[in-house]
Amino acid sequence: MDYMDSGMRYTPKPDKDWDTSVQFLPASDTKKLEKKKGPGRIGAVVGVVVFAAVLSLMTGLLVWHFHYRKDVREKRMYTGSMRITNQVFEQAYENSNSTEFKALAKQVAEQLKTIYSKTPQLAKYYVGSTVEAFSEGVVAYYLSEFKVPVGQAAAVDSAMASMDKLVDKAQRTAHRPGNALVFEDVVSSGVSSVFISCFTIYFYDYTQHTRANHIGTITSPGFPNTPYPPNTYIQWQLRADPGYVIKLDFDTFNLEEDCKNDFVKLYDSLVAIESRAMEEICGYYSPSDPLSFLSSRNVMLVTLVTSEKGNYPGIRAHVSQVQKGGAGMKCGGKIIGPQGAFMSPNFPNYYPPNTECEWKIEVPAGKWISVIFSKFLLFEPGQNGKDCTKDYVAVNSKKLCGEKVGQVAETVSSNVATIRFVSDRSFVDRGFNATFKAIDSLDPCPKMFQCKNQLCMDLKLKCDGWNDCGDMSDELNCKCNESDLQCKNGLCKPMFWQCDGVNDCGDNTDELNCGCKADQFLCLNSACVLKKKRCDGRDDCGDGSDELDCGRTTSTPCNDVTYKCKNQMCINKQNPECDGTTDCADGSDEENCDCGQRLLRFKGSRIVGGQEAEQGEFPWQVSLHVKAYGHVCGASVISRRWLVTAAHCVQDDGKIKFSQPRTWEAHLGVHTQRMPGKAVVKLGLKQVIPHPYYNAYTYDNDIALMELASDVAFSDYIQPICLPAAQHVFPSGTTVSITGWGATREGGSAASVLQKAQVRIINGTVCNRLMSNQITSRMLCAGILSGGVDACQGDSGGPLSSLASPASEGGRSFLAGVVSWGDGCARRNKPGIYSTVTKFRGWIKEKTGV
Ligand SMILES: *[C@@H]1O[C@H](CO)[C@@H](O)[C@H](O)[C@H]1NC(C)=O
Ligand SMILES: *[C@@H]1O[C@H](CO)[C@@H](O)[C@H](O)[C@H]1NC(C)=O
Ligand SMILES: *[C@@H]1O[C@H](CO)[C@@H](O)[C@H](O)[C@H]1NC(C)=O
Ligand SMILES: *[C@@H]1O[C@H](CO)[C@@H](O)[C@H](O)[C@H]1NC(C)=O
Ligand SMILES: [Ca+2]
Ligand SMILES: [Ca+2]
Repeated sequence: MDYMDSGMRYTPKPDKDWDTSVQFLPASDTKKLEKKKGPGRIGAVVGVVVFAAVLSLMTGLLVWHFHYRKDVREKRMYTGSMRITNQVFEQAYENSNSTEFKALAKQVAEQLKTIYSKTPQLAKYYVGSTVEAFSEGVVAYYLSEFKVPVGQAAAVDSAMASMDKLVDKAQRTAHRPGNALVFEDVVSSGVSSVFISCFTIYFYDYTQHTRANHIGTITSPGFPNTPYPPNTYIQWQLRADPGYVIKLDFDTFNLEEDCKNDFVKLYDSLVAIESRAMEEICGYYSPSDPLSFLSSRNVMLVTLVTSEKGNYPGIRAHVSQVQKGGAGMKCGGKIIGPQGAFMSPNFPNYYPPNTECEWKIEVPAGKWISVIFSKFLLFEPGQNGKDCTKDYVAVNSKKLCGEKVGQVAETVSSNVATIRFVSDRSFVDRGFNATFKAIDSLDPCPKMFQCKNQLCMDLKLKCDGWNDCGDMSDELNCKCNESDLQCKNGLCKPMFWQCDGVNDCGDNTDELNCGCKADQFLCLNSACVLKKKRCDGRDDCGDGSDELDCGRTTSTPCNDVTYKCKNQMCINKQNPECDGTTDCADGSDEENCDCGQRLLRFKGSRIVGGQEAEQGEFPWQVSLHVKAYGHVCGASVISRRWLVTAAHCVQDDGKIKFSQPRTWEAHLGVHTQRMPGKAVVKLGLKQVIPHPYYNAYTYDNDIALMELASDVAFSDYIQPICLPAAQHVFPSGTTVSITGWGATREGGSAASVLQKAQVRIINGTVCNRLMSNQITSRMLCAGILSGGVDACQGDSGGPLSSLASPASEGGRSFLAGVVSWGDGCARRNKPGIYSTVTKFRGWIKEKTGV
């Protein structure tokens, strides 16, 4: 069959114009339906029924086909594009029904036929070609089909892989008619077998031409009411006006985690040519981690492929056009001066493919140049970190590529430098942000320490136990301060990592002499018993802790360390509450467990040192505002009605009656201060209950309860945190999170976006020693884990959240502590002090019923 005679495209003559229809694409059928508007559900249902019928029919046919036919040939399809250099684009080429389109498409197909007929590996198997679309340039997008005997497939693939050479050869040698089209920039790639094999899939195709000042929207089918359908291939062919590029901004991206199943793939093309793929994306992206892309020309193809199960809400993206080289895309130029900054186009969003920028930097004569990349993300599949043959940045002749953690410094030993950024035709990333400054060649880091990797660090950060340089060079050859721990291997570590069960030195020096001998077990009451006495059915510790977690959960005599079920029976499992396993005979350990879970999904940020939380990541975080003052303290949601905060937040202070409910307004669901949003709920208070034994001098019992004036409705952004049982153990060495806007009661908020930091629980004995015996059993110490600058994330009253097991495994967060003192911040070399929530579990229950 000659496709040219059958209407140019694989488009069927639609028997009925269901705007809501769904088409499938079986092996023997290459139809597809082009539509303008979104599909409906009726079509999908019809499609499923038809699909089932066709599938069973086809299974029969295929069995027959493969078992009883001898000359088995398989169908292979190749998609590609090329530029026609001797044609001028006409508007009519956008419409595949126009006579202009048909005439040019016919000519392209005929020339393709000629090219294939001159190639022995292809001529015999060629079936036909069809032109899918044209875009400015003039670029033709085509699809060619071959019927290849099994066994010849590799030869055809390799011939097609050098399609550009075939075209060149044909154009050089042939006796060509004067009006022949001249092709350039020819690329071709095989069409994934998924689309032409015996699998039947639903197929949707949309086209959209964006105009000036117009923002179009694309959504996955069913969005936002239903999950996207299974076994579907959807493509959106996007066009913009000449001289413009497509800007695609996802405001929702929520797919399955594994790209093997469901994914979105973007192309810098109108058809799915592998060498024009821009990015393949799956999983979840928070709205605060936006995905925004630019094409290199006025076309883009967005595809969504879904597998047979595990369907998520889907995607929504906005499509607009921006002038090529316009705002945000400008790059390169000359920068003269002692310092300056530059970044990749569209930073911090994805740079466009096929882009080159060149900066000429000049600092005062006699100086050298230090270039510091604060972010460097140029990841590309198949890119070798050494050769940098794809996307790269070159500082003079030194090429950098790939994804770099932390800062990267490059020193240029001259007062002029050329920086080039190149992105090739495929795969893009978020790019880089860089600053440069003039340096003195004799003293490149004045009054600072120079790391091996050329970064400059504050002298205070040398030998302080944190790897600030990123290459450890600030922590080698140290003579430790006497307040620090001297590891045997020469490293210095903050004293508070001693005896916390984590090997910080690397040679375990910090964990020696920590109470028990190697063959001993450390009881919860700090006694040591022989390891072989553990789980032998007898209480050797004295508090029963050697008989906890001994495999099978059984009931056991009640004591201080055992969990008590509602029926007053005790069990020998540590932290059994809300862990997803019913341990109590009456099931009470799994009651009231609607807490501590994030409804949204979060992925670990690739950007190291980024300390902003994502929206909805800590939905129990509350911002307590004093009317007229703004944010002054943090708190945690523990139920629809109750919050937990610090007692020192609610002490009267001269003019302001912090103890009075009417002074306060609780803001729930806040991500950015002073930015109202749909997620934010503001409520007054009905009562404030500080702990009766709160001691304003020692900060002992620094905890308070707040009753909201009315119940709050939970949402993706407002959820309660789980309260730990009185016997819950948060061992020293456990990594937990603190969050807040960095405010003290006296000052306003320091950060506008909620900040997070990881801290580690410090051994209480060690902490008490470091803090000159100020630590009571109602206090918990934790120290900041990340290096770099001082982090001040916690707000007084805010949560110390402990995730019981990874969130992806359904792990819940427990409120381990309430930020109490130690500046309300976690400073490096200074532990933060938290109220131990387990000690107040009975009191909270008594006052709130929670
Ligand atoms: C092309 O023509 C068919 C039938 O005449 C019509 O249904 C279809 O909408 C047209 N397509 C375009 C892109 O104009
Ligand atoms: C780039 O980095 C500089 C310095 O690190 C910073 O001030 C600036 O805000 C960054 N720009 C963007 C867009 O992130
Ligand atoms: C050593 O510790 C003392 C006391 O904590 C501190 O004041 C001093 O700055 C530290 N010195 C260094 C080099 O870190
Ligand atoms: C805490 O450190 C002390 C020694 O300073 C040690 O005896 C004790 O066992 C440690 N506690 C834990 C829980 O590791
Ligand atoms: Ca350091
Ligand atoms: Ca340690």
